[in-house]
Amino acid sequence: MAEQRPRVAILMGSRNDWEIMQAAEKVLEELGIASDARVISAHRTPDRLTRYMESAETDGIEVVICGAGHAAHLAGVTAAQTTLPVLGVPIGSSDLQGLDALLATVQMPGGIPVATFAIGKSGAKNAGLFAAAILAGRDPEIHERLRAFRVAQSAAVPERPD
Ligand code: RP5
Repeated sequence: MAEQRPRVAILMGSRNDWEIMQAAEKVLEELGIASDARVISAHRTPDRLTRYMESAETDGIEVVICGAGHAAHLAGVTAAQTTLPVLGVPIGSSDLQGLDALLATVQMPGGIPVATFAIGKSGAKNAGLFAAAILAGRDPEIHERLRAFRVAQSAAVPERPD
């Protein structure tokens, strides 16, 4: 089978963010969506970010997920360089446990939107699901897989705790 072209980019500010951001990759994989994971820091490797975003759209990327901690500028700077939807995941890697990253990611000035998710693994998972929902609008197969995912999720919740 031909290798699927990645439609979602998963960028993270540090290799240390991967443990969290893998939750996005995992749920996308469950839904049959290929992603491209990269370590790209808005602060430490700004040229790498510019280079990646210059060709992202022509390479077939349709949604960009950005995870970063501390003074998290990755999602905002990425959004400044593209009109693709950018989903931000704050990472709790600092002494402020992600509150700093949450505010830095969510408080974008008008004109450059970043859809911001919860701090940590839940946020990464939901960003993956949200990316799938964006693609589902133009891809009936993904729409069906997303619907089936929800049905299975509901079925897995027990009615009683014991
Ligand atoms: C941010 O600073 C990264 O997203 C990471 O969460 C945090 C710390 O990076 P490391 O010092 O662990 O590489 O840029």
